[in-house]
Amino acid sequence: MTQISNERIPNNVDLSSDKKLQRALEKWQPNYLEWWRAMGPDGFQEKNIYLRTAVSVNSDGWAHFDYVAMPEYRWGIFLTPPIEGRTHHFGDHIDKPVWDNVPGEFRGILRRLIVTQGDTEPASVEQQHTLGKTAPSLYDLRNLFQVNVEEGRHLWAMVYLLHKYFGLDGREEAEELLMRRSGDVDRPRILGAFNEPTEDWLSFFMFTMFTDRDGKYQLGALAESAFDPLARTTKFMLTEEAHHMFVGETGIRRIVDRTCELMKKDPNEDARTGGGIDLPLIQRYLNLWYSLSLDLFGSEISSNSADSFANGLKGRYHESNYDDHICLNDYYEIEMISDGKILTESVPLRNAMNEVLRKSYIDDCQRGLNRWNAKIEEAGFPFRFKLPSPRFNRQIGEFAQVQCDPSGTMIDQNSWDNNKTQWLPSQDDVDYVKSLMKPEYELGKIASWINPPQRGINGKSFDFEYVKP
Ligand code: BYC
Ligand code: FE
Ligand code: FE
Repeated sequence: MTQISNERIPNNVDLSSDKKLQRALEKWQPNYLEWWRAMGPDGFQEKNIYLRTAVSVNSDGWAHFDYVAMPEYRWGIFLTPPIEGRTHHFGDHIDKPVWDNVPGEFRGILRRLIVTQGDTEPASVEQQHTLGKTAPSLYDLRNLFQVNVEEGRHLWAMVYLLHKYFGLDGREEAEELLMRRSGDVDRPRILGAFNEPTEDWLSFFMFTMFTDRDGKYQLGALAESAFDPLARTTKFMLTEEAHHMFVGETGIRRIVDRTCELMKKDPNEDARTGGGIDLPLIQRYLNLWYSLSLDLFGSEISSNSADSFANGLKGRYHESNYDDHICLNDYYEIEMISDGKILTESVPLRNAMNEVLRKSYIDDCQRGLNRWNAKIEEAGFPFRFKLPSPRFNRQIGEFAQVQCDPSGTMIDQNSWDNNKTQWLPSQDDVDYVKSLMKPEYELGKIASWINPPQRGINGKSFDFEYVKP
């Protein structure tokens, strides 16, 4: 695989055989780097970071670990190998051969899916722009940058598809992906959660736990696509995604560990005396990031999702786990609001695919919470984290029009306004968390509010020099 790493854009798609495409991507590359220098990690661009780089898709070692300055990171284009004779395995074209090109009639809908996916990747890097300045340890600092460079690579993955399969429109979209900015009022990123500030490490861990997990499910659904290049590129992205969720889930677990330790030491079981983060505050951050991430699945009833499924463009997570792949005769129960009351309605299954995917996601989140709760139980405290009702704090879908408390009870605007600081981070919470965000860059040391991990990265220890001074 050595010839791969000699190319200006590392790839396993034989880029050099398509000079026009290669030139177009090489023209986009400096714009990408300019964006990275401006919007990527603030203040650490020249440092040597111990990073993993994808160098092939072989399962026995696609990841190469070494020190690298981030602007020199080898962002590459890697698709999993095509599967001989692969066919549509869901929707109206079931059993027909998959597409190696974009069928004209699905150009618009596919472009929209790819642009939406692509937009989230740089958005997350922008959201995490300043976090390096307050990292709790060098290990965490390195993990942040690992996530950032891989989100950068995910942008490359989508830009490759846009350039190769969507002509001029695709090249224009690729430029636009570098122009929008997370949180910008005039040119925001496309989806809600990707415009939210992520300025402290508790938010970062919640984001990688809950929002990157949306990535897992959306990429999983796109990995089923009959547009084969999309399926093959998202399949490989999923292998990187696992680390991002690991960072989030273990990040919160290490905070919870530390909190319990400090609670045991304090006569009033107050974690804050020792510079920790109390469990109810963590729950409020959880409520926020979980509800923001639920919105990312779109409306419960969606003709877009029905079209994508019908045409084999976007399936369900692990489509092969289902029996029926046509889904024309089935219905799905969805909660609706009618005359101020909550009713359940049966909706044709294809129109409920966003909800089906959301449900898989919710179950996965619950498994993560169970592991956090096991830590609290081990420590002997009665507190348990709970996922709020999917009706809570929604901006998209049926429940965007009303207010519900975390248990899912509909309440009026007044009760919402009066109680919201019990459910979502208040200004005091944000200020308190901010007050803890002091960088710890000394080898082997860690901030007061989080415990070190059980082991380091790639067999290294926690006190390994993950970032060179
Ligand atoms: N905010 O029929 P509807 C990741 C729009 S995360 C704002 O309900 P549809 C990552 C929607 O676009 C994975 N707008 O929804 C994680 C549509 O607008 P138009 C990202 C929203 O189309 C961490 C309208 O509302 N990947 O990778 O079935 C770090 C009605 O749409 C929102 C994808 O999302 C929202 N939350 O589905 C880094 C996969 N929700 O077209 C990376 C690609 C909906 O009428 N995207 N709208 O103007 C999709 O599959 C779909 O576009 C969606 C929405 C699931 C997002
Ligand atoms: Fe990503
Ligand atoms: Fe990710």
